[in-house]
Amino acid sequence: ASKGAFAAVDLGASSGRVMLGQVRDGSIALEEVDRFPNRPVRVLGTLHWDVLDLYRGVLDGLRAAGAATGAGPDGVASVGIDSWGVDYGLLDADGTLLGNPVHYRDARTQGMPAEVEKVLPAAELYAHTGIQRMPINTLYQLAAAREDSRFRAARQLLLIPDLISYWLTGQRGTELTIASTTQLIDPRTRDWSPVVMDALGVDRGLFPPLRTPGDGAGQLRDDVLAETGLTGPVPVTAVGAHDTASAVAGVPAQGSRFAYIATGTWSLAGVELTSAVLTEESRAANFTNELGVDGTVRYLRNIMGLWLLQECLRAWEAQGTPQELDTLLEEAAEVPGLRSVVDAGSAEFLRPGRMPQRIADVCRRTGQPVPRDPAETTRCVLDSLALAHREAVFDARRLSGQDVETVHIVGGGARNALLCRLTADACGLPVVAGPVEAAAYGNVLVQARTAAAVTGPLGALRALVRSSVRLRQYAPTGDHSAWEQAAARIRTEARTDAGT
Ligand code: LFR
Repeated sequence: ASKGAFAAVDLGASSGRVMLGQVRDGSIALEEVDRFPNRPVRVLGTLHWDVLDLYRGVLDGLRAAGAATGAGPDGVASVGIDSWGVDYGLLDADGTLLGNPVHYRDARTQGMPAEVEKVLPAAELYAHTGIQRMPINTLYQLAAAREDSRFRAARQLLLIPDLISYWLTGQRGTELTIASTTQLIDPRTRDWSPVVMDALGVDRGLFPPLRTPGDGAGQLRDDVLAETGLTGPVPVTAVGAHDTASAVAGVPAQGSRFAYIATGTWSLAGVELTSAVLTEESRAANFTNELGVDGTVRYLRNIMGLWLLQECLRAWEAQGTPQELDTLLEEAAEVPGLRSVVDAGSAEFLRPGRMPQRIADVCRRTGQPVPRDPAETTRCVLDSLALAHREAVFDARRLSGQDVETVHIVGGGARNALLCRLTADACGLPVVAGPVEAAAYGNVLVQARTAAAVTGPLGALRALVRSSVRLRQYAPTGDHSAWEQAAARIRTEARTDAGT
């Protein structure tokens, strides 16, 4: 057993949490000490993150972590921060935040991929970054923002976890895995791409020096110690600061023949590689090469995940017909499957609002039965997600040559039994579900390794997760050809849509 507990701050698009992890007799004991909502705010038409509210949540969480462990050698040994990707805050010359970070779902990025491609053609951009063409990427946000006066006044850009880390420590750095979500990093050099930066006129000096997971990132400031009641010194360790990097580090896989699906607001489905796939075929299939812990590459496709369902729930609530999730999932399980499917990879579902109607519109447009009630809509969403998971896993395997024997589902979707079962059926592969808190496991393990409380490569860290959690297995059942036919339906639709 080792002394001390590692505090993992994990910030997601709908909530943040602080978890405490302790290494005990060959396993990790993980405990949630605090959770707080992350609620975007629209101001003068622009959608923002309320980043000070989130930071308060982090401070409250660290105080709760201190209270849960007590002081002394058993107290909080270090802190690691991970969050969603692509978003950032701008600092002026004094290090003061210039306004609230804009939310990646804000409409300002509309049309920006096409604008950028006028300067740097899509094929070239992909060859230098390997990142999927998604309007949310930092690159397109910068293309939309670079004429703003606050951007011109900015001296530094900090991605969300780096911003939180700066406030906690006073030290600035750019963690590599979160940096790779900007679409400004070259996965071959694991450094900024001068070609992309120059083409876009982005100044490399905007970004503080790169750190890799495991590096030190400073110590909690005295005022932070006073405010949280923690006893210093408490180091902050750079972890896989992109939540998906931490989640994939926390996948309880054995060996390398696995695919993962990190589920939450998004579904990130793919395989782990040691080098990027930058082929034209890969670009056409809209695959991304994000950088991971220990020199890995996450070769995956971003899919609109449970966002589709979250937005439906929000719409039903707003129209005075709130739905209870568990009941809805039970009812959806009874609805006949694969009646209507939509392309869950499509950016048409990116922006908030009117989700049940938008799904119905797509079903109508594509000549499929229109879901008649919340249960049918839910079934349509889950079938569509399972289908998109299948396509991503199959494409990842085909385009990378990486063999896949098992599909691991981690993150919030791992507790959605219907989604896990449908994914196993759609892939025709066994699904292993859990842990829900994979990102926190990955975050804690990288800290623990830096503190020498655990040792070994990623495989050894994953073995620790495996011995710490109860996993659910789903064997594939049912008629596999039905999924193949549904996939063909979506592909035809995507072709008809191309160029719009
Ligand atoms: C998941 C995630 C995805 C990223 C999306 C937006 O939480 O980090 O990996 O594409 O959020 O940042």
